[in-house]
This record gives sequence, structure tokens and C-alpha cells, in this order.
Amino acid sequence: MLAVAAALGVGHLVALLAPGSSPFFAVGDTVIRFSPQWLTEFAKTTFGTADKPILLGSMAVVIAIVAAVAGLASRRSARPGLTLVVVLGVVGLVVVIFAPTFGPLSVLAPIASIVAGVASFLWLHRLATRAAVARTGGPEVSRRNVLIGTAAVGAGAVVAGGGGVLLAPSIDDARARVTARLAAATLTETAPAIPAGAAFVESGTPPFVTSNAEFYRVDTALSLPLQSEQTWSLRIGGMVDRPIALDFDDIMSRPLVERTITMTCVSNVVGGPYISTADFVGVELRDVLLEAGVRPGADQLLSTSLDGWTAGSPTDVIMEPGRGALIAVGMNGEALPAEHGFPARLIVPGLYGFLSATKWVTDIELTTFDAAQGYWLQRGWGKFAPIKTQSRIDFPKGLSTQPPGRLTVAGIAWSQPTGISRVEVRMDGGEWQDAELADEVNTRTWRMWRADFDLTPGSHTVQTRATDRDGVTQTEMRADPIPDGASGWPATIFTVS
Ligand SMILES: Nc1nc2c(c(=O)[nH]1)N[C@H]1C(S)=C(S)[C@@H](COP(=O)(O)O)O[C@H]1N2
Ligand SMILES: [Mo]
Repeated sequence: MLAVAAALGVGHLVALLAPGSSPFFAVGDTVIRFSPQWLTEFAKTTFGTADKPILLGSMAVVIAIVAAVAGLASRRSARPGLTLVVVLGVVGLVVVIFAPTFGPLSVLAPIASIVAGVASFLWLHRLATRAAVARTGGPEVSRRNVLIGTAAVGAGAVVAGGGGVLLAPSIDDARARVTARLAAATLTETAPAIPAGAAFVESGTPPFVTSNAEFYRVDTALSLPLQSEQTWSLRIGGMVDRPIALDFDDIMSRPLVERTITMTCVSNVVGGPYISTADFVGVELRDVLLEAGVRPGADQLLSTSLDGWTAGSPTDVIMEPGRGALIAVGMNGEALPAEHGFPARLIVPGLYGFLSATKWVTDIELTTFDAAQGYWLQRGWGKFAPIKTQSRIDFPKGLSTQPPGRLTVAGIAWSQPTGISRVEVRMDGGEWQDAELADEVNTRTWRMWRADFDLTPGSHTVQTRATDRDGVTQTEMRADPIPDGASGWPATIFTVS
């Protein structure tokens, strides 16, 4: 177990030389990439954002058990343990080689890992067997020396692994630089101030703009891809007349616009948490594409992140004049946080994140849907997934108890980019009644609502349905998130007493 720990620790330390090459994390990333759909969905809906620590913890437990068994089997011969250390090391090496982040320096960490694992196993095994000989009368090693050797390897593993964690490059300075540049920049379009009547926080809705800390997060990255804005660049190529490369200075010297946009995840179940709103600052993606000259037939814009994740967006949607798709660099008055794509990401209002909102974006390829498939399309999710009109009941909470008398039910509704024109609420299957709508900020954002009911003691069920600005009402038909978003009327059961 200690030899395996040493291997993982040393691997994590040496991985500072090449992002994405820590064997332990590379195995975790690979597990995520090859997980069957039912497993990723189960993990997302059961554990939410805790799914990543849970994955890493489970891996550690499994590895520890296997290592303990191999260790017990190595009482006489070193072979079982040695085999395990080498096999795990080779797995790490293969996984790093096939990772999307692979580069020439990437092999150093898994190789260092194998060397550290083999050396510490052989050394500890020799110490232990010689101590055993000593007990049966031989001269060699005392128990105390075995303990010291064991402690030394354990401490080495912790120091190496901890060093890898502590010495990991920080992007705090880079973010501070970008935040300062954004503060000094002149925006060619600013987002109108949010009216006080845009949210009913006092009735239980979320605030209109979600803080960066509260903004929902969904991605496949076990360790955050970190890159300074100074080394970042974005390539725009494929089926274009003039390929373009933009660095961060190029972005900052283009017209910068600010837009309030609500982002939504296709994995959101009815009533789920994966929806948030922010003021994003960035450049018009459409203008950049017009400069590059998109060739006819390029029906897909395939964007790739620093860690090799991909999204395939319909080109015609992005090229719609009023769509407002962004290469975003700012979020709520700061640089993008590391978890939300620093230094740059894509945002396309009205499309779910999985096929449009690439964080840590480094590459845009104009291509066709026949030629290439994005990450989630390869895993059974939809190809064109416009956001479905939906509503959510934020108050009262399910299974809560409320006092008798007047109760204000409140929540959110969304249908980006069409906007919400009506929300209806009904109690216990009765008549639908129109909810009071909060001020509309723009049709790319959610809209808050509330409605009053006079309630008698007992159990109650409240339901909602929203209607978009095209007059289409949210369907009652229940659908799971896969493949193109959940549908159905939300219902909350609560008690009045
Ligand atoms: N690089 C990268 N970008 C990504 C993803 C990802 O896994 N990797 N997930 C997408 C999904 S499914 C969604 S819903 C949004 C979520 O963005 P957020 O985490 O900033 O809220 O990012 C999108 N961009
Ligand atoms: Mo998503």
C-alpha cells in the first residue's frame, strides 16, 4: 500500500511539468470519459457536484484494497506486489498517453511513478523479509528499522503528493490582471441595470443575478484546467476562408459587450438546480466568424477546451443576427472564475450548455455534423437541443409545513431566447390561475413569478406551467433529461397545519 501511495504521490508531483499527466487524476478522467451513460447520470443526480470527490475517494479505496491484497500475497516472494505496482504503473502510463491533454512531457509523471513504486516496494519488501529472518535467529534487520523505513516511505508519499497539490500553478494573479483590464475597458454595449422588481427574493425566488460562488457548475474536469491569459489563444479554423488565431490581447482590443444571460443544463431534472444567471462580458462570436468567413455546408461549430472536451453547436443558430453568442471573458464584474472557464468560454443564449458553452475554450473548428461528434453527442445526448420552456417552484419547499391562511407560492420560469409571457399555478388540481410576473430583464434570462393562495390545513399539491412569448405552453408530458432535456409540470407537495 505504501509503495502504491509513493508511486501516486511522486507521479502527482512530477505531473507539475505537464498538465493532465498525474496518473491518479488521469485514471479518474478516463473513468469519467468511459463511464456508461446510466452511471454518469446516476452520479450527477445522486451526488450533484460532490460526484468528483466521491469518484476520487472510491478509486483510492479500490486501489488500497487491491494493494493490501497484493501486499499480503507478497509474504514470501516479492513478485505479487511487484507485479501490481508495475501493472498499475503501466495503466497510468497508457491512460496518460491516450488523454486528450497528452504532450511530450506527459510521460515523465507516469514513468517517475513506476520507478518510485518499484523502488519503494523492493526496498520495503527487503527490509521486511530481512526482519523476518532476524526474528528466526538471523542477524539482519530490527523491527525498528522496518518501522522507520515504512514511515519514511509513507512520509515521502505524503510530501510528494502534497507538494504536487501545493505547488500547482495558481491563476489568481492572472485572474486579477484580467479583472483589472475588464474594469478599465470601455464596453460598446452594457447590460441595463437589473430592476428591483425583477426578482421576488422576499417570496423565495433566487436573486435575479446569481453570484459567481453560487453559479451552478457542470463539467467533466476532475482537476481544473488552469491557463494564464498570457499563454492562452483561440484558433478558429476548419471550413473557413481565413483561419484566425486570437490571443487575449486580440480579445481585449475588439468591441466588448455585456449581456445578462441565463444558462441552463440539459441534465436538469424538473425542479432541478442547474440554472443560473450572470452578466457576461465578451466579444460577439458571430462577428469573429464573419471575419473568418464560414464556408457553406459547415453546419457544425465544434469547440474544444484545454482539457479536450468538445461541444458541437449548430452554426446557423450561432450566426443568427440577434442571437448574441459570446466568447466570454468576464462574469459579474470579474474575470471568469477558474471553474467557469478562465480565461475564455463560449456562451450561446437559448442552447443548453452541453452543446455550446465550452469553458477553457482553445479551438473552434467549422465542420459538419457528419464529420465529427461532440463529447455528449457521442454519449447518446441530442444533436440540436434548444432550451425547453420550463418552470420551477422555489417556495414552498417539498414536504415542508406552512401556517394556515394566505400563502405566496413563488419560483422561476425560463424559455431562452424566446422569453416567458405567462406562468400559471394551480392548487390541488383546481383551476389554473395566472401568477404575477416579475419585471422582464430580457428574453435570454429567466423570469420570476409568484401567486397567492388561501389554504386550509391538510396536504396540498401546487403545480405550475409556463408559456413562452410565442404562445407555446410548457408540456405536461414527462421526459427524462436524456437526450434533449426534461419536461413535465413541476409539482410540490406540502402540508398546512
Ligand atoms: N470544457 C468544458 N466545458 C463545458 C463542460 C465541460 O464538461 N467541459 N460542460 C458544459 C455543460 S454540460 C454545461 S451545462 C455548462 C455549465 O457551465 P458552468 O459550469 O459555468 O455553469 O458548461 C459546459 N461547458
Ligand atoms: Mo450541461
